[in-house]
Amino acid sequence: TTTEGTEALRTRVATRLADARARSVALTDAVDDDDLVRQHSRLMSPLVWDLAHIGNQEELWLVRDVGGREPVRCDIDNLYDAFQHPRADRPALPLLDPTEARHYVREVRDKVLDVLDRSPLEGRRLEADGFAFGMIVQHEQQHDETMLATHQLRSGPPVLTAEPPPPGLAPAAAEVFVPAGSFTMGTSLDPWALDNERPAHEVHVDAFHLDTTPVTNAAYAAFVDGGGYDDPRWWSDTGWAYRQKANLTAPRFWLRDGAGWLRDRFGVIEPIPPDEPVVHVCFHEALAYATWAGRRLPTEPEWEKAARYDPATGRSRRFPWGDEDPGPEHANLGQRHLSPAPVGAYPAGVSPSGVHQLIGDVWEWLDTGFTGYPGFEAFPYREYSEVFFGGDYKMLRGGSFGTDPAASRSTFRNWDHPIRRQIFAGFRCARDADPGERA
Ligand code: AVJ
Ligand code: FE
Repeated sequence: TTTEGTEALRTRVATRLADARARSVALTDAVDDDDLVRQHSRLMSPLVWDLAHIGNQEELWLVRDVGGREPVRCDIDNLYDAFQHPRADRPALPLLDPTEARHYVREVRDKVLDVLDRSPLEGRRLEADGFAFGMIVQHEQQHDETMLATHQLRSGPPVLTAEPPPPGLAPAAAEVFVPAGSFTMGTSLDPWALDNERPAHEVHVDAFHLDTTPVTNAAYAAFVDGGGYDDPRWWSDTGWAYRQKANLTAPRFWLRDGAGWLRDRFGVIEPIPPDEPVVHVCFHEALAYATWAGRRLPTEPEWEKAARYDPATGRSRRFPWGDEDPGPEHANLGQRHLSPAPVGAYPAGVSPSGVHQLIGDVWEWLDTGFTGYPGFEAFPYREYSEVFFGGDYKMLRGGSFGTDPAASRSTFRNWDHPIRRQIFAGFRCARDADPGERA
């Protein structure tokens, strides 16, 4: 934004706010009011909670904080504070009904557009105010992905439609070699980067091999059909205990069909495309597959180095393909398609190391817990990231077909419990360099 003029920034923020709202409206207008207030899974909020929560965060940070205006509704803050009420308890709260929630988010948005119009967006407050708008755009888009996951859990006839993903041709090489060396991880410059992505810092990464693509349904089916879910040798102790307790037998939303499998994708029962990245596996399943395959999961620094480091310049890029924002040719993002795309579908999005589909398609589980980078400072509130540090979480990187470009970049860090399967998560495998390859 140092080079972006104030009016260009204003227009960009307004466009991104409108994009996010169009998606929230599409996801909530797709179902009737009964469906909006229903809890489709104890793991998720009713869609109407997400909608009003989006409006409430927007009110807190943009109307009250940036705008310094009077509250729109100060009586509902507690209902929409995610820390006050676990998801399972939210349907029992005296929530705004669908009509009230729609009215509320419109009223907040009208005020926010007025705040945006009048904000100088320059000088002393540019950084803080510009970030607050970016944070709220990303917040709405993150909840739009969460709402898409709720749609996947919803039963009943399908209500969402989208173009099928483009075809792909699997890359010739199954893995790439990334030599040892340090690279710049995280960012201090990206104006919309969240606190946990900051600051930029140097990290040494030992030489390793990384899969050029995420693990496909076909590859994963070989693990399933080869008895992988019945053999504790492949599973960690906690993974096996969870596999037993939850009676896992295949990825979530796979359905037995004779000797084979079908999948339920947003209510459509269909054959499983063999060449698409597997999705809806938890961390424990990803790790068991990797162990079965004689490999391991990548670490978070390995993933980010493969996605950003350009050996020709020694610089870290914003995205695998360069610094420019994602276009439809680069990555499967933004709910343009309602599934991952086949491997090799985005040759224009390949990283300098030769790795495909690091951004989009499926979030990738990594064998790293959630901590702050050296020099981390909580901003603008501890509850965004810091309170989760050191908890029972594994990192996820790259975004999925359900993630908007506004909430996607190679520094973006996501995290979840290692048992979570309703998110759009898959993985790829890595392995250590052979002794002769370690420099
Ligand atoms: C970063 C995706 C884990 O959805 O819980 C939304 C994002 N934070 N509202 C989540 C978030 C507050 C967060 N994740
Ligand atoms: Fe939220």
